[in-house]
Amino acid sequence: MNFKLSENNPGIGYANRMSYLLLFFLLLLLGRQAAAQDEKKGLKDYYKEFFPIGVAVNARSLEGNEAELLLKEFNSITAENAMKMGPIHPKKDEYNWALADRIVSFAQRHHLKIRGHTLLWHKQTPDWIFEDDEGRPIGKQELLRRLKSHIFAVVGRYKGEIYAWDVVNEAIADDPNEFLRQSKWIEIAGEEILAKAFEYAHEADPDALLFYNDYNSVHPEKRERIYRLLKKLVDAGVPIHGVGLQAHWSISGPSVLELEQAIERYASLGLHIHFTELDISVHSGERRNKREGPAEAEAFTPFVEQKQIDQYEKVFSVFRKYKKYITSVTFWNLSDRYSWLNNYPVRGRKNYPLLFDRELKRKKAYWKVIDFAEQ
Ligand code: HAH
Repeated sequence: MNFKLSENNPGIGYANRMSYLLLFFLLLLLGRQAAAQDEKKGLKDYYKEFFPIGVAVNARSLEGNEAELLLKEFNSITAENAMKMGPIHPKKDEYNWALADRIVSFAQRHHLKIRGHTLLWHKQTPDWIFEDDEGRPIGKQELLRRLKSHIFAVVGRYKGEIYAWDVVNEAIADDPNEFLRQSKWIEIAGEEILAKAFEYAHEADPDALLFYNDYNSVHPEKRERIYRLLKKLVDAGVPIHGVGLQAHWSISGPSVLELEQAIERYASLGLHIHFTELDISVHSGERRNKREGPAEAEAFTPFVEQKQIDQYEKVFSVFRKYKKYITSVTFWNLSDRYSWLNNYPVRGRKNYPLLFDRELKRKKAYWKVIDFAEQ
């Protein structure tokens, strides 16, 4: 062949070179644009086709760099403490609406979903609700009346704004030989009060999704007792729409099998499943370590870090697999810095349970959570 890039036809070679150059720059530009878009992406965007990604918040989370991180990564929030009975209704005739109101208006301003937490619980509940003005225990009817008025006030105030409520929290006993936890609620009013809480909440906001929420709910033994309670409520026609699985987990559990079996078991009742309080503690065997001092297990060693990465990768791949049933996943706080696990079960013992470190930077586990291809 006789190629002749000669003086008679210099234009073709020039045009070719120019179009290659143009193509090169175009691709470069597209690549940079894609990278810039990726940089803007947060957990909520990667999980857009799956479920909302939530986080527990307090006053601090609504300002400064915490608010910035929150808005980049999450599209749902839960008040960590502000809506619990103790903080929001400390005295019979006194409600503290300020912080809860701020959280709700922040969410509205930024188009975030809100999960409400919680209406009937044995902790962070003021003593006055169980006593008369002289400090003597009240009876069942009076307790029901007070619970109703509390639920009407709180659920009513945020009607149409809070789309899901943890109505009852942690009613199942820790002891496997018992069924319900012996709280003052149950002591005074019996099991019926649980159903009543759902009925009051439903009456106060008929559109809200109502949840029963508990911990260790993936553990096969406790799972069956929770299932028993849920089935009773569902069979009795109580307005309950979902189960909240707290997901306070650790680097040593649960297993994929336990998690899948729990999801299938609860889903068989036709309930929504929300993972409501996700964190993965780096201290395994929490209960045995109760006496461990703050100085111990301080380090986030590469070994522990890798175990946490693996655990996060596993649980999120199960979440994605079961997206048909799972309609929300919420982390219990934004970053390792202010996680409740820095003070529970051992006061002052550091923990590293979340996807953002103490400087609010993404940890390695983050990249596994958003990496769908490898799994
Ligand atoms: C959860 N309990 C509560 O639902 C939440 O409201 C709180 O902020 C943190 C954890 C978990 C729990 C507990 O309170 C006591 C023993 C075991 C687990």
